[in-house]
Amino acid sequence: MANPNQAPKYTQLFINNEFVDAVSGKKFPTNNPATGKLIAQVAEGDKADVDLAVAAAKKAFHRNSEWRKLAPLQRTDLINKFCSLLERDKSLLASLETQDNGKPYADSVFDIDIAIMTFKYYAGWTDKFFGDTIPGGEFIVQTRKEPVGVVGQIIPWNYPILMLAWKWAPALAAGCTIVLKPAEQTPLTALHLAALTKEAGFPAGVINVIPGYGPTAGAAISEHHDIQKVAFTGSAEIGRIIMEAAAKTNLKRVTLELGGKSPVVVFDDADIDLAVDITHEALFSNHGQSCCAGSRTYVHEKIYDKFVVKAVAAAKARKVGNPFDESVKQGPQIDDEMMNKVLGYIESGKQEGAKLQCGGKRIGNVGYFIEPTVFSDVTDKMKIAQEEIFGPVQSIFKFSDMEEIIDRANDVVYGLAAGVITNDINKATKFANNVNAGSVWINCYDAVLPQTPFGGYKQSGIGRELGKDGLDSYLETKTITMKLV
Ligand code: TXE
Repeated sequence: MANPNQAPKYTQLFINNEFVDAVSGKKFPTNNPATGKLIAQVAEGDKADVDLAVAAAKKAFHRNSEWRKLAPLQRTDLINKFCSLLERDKSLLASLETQDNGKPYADSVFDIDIAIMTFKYYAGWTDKFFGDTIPGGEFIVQTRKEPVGVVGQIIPWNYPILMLAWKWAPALAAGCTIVLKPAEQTPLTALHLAALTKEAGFPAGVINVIPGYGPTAGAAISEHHDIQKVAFTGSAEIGRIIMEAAAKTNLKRVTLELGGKSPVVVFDDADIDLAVDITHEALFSNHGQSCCAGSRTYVHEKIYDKFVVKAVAAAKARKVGNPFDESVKQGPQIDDEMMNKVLGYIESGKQEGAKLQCGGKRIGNVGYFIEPTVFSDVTDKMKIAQEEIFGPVQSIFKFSDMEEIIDRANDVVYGLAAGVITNDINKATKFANNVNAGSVWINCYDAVLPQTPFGGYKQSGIGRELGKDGLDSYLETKTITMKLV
């Protein structure tokens, strides 16, 4: 049952299977974006705490540790036990997530369900990452896949539980140990999940959670010499800083899942109502705060005017408000900074000549709500056509032919995702094969499955999460060559 007043049980750092205060004794507030009110004060980790967490994770990774000596299927059992605890605490977790993040309660439940699927998927991998035997003439050669070691994981606030699952599940399946920093806006559910890992029976030090800020706790992770890999999801700006920190310290492996400006192309043969639905959800789901948001809607000129009318009707019908109200589809943006950033983009769209069809304003003055907004007549060089808005703002462009639309779809610095809506298999395939994007969805959108690799071309990132590719980034390959003497 949803509980808008669910108090968090855990607000301290989680190091070596214990909840502890920060070395500095500092705390920071985490607020409810629907009300602007404080939910809790949370221990604020920084370098000293990251050092303790890394030391615990390093000890837990020692070759003689309990964790390293577990058989693969014992890791599977632990992950599955953890999943059953997630099921048990689902409504508590969803209530906390909705308070801390502002997404509708049903969306929080959905995220937890997908997180559980992700853990279950990777639970099956523990004994399936095989090496090879390689013909080596007089040598007998085999490769072994080994966990990379202590991994640092830095995640954002838009899908707090789900992003954690994308990071923890493959790392645990591979046998790594973890130091995770949740986003400063949404630290609460990560701490509850940490408690569940202890209850499930994970040995001390395997999982550590350090809430705190980016330039302090986050930087301490990306600069740490005993962390062998860092996995980051967030802005391209911080992705650069993390890569640089890795390069300047111990050349830790880096995977980055960054922003996007993903095109969704609607051809004139498409079922227009289906296309309106798909493109609407592609942009507005999670309040537009999604890395793969379909934030450039390209519509064929023959159906453009009709499409815009229907898209505007869909946006106007989207109910905004209290995320614990079951009929609400859109809650608040995450904080006032992000709200103001989105409102700034809306202003720039108006100034650069896009046509504001609906929305465009903040709703009320409590919480960070923005009206579902639609711009038509958007052209490619406008700021709203090039930069990630990360809010409920749909931009609709007009196009006329295939070659043109492929070039225009690719004419941004990002390449995370793309969509195409058509009943013509040739058009769909030609577009899918030529668009520069890590995921392409045909007649659907946001269909991310635990078994399908996800990640970006160009400035949308480096590496892939999910699927077997997601596991590979937590593994090293060792070649062992033997000569018979
Ligand atoms: O991201 P940041 P912000 C995009 C989106 C959004 C913009 C800014 O366009 O408007 O980024 O959002 C940690 N060293 N995305 O400011 O700052 C930080 O504490 C190490 C896309 O929230 O990148 C948090 O845990 N870590 C995205 C995480 O990085 C640092 C999701 C993300 O924060 C750090 C979120 C530092 N110096 C925003 N500075 C997606 N790909 O889904 C910050 N962090």
